[in-house]
Amino acid sequence: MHWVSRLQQALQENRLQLYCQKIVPLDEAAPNTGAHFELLLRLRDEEGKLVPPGAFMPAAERFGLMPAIDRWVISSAFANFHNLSPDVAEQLELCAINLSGASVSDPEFLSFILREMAAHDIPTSKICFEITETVAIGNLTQAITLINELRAAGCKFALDDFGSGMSSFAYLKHLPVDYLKIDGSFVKDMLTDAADAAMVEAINHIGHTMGLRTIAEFVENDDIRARLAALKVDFAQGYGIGKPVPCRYGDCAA
Ligand code: G
Ligand code: G
Ligand code: NA
Ligand code: MN
Repeated sequence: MHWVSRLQQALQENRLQLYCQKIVPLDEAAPNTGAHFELLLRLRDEEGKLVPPGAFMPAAERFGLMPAIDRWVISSAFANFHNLSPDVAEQLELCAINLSGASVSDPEFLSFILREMAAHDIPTSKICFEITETVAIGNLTQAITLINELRAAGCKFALDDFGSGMSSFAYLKHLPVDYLKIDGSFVKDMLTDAADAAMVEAINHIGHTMGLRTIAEFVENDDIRARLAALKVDFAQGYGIGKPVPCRYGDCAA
């Protein structure tokens, strides 16, 4: 079967599944913060096998299915907030949700999110939307509008995969985000590649100078984690901290 029909069927049959991956603060002296994690989408095929997004997102993008997929992720994530026990809900600090370029440039998308947040009584300050640098720059005016409107509603924003696209630091000044995610490709080899280490340091420095909090992705071991902590990067995410796990909410927030 073609990917389009497979995806449409998966959407109809609720075979998409949310995973979550922890994001942790690196400053051990900082006061305890609550649970912070990113939602990552997975698909179960007809036989129940797990399909990673790399295998279906390109087709979904090509055939215009990303807006439907992003909406499914948002509706599911918000609906699941109701299943949190009060103590877990209390513990939850930030839930990050990825947005695709098609959603960022969809004029109906903002009202969809606002409607869903209201319908599910979502604490807006606990939602962080992630958009990649490439998406933000490719849809600059729409991205700035969406960011401003959702931040006015209380949400946070992260600029994802920073440094990996056709990035120009000049654009960063125009994007009113809260978090800068340092692209994992620089982080994972930073102990052996001096250029990668310099990129991490430079991005961290620019982020802090602009008042943003920085998150290093692809933190695969404790030595990288220690180096990032020494560089005063704010947060870490990666296999060395925790792999993405099926999101049963209580677990994510634990
Ligand atoms: O989880 P994984 O590393 O396989 O993700 C691969 C890519 O798919 C990443 O670029 C990630 O940002 C993207 N992705 C994962 N989950 C979602 C999602 O829920 N929505 C969107 N739009 N992209 C996602
Ligand atoms: O584009 P985005 O940053 O959302 O993509 C995150 C993707 O990276 C997810 O698909 C996730 O599975 C993957 N990922 C998470 N942690 C690590 C890691 O430590 N190393 C590698 N190589 N990939 C990771
Ligand atoms: Na992301
Ligand atoms: Mn990323």
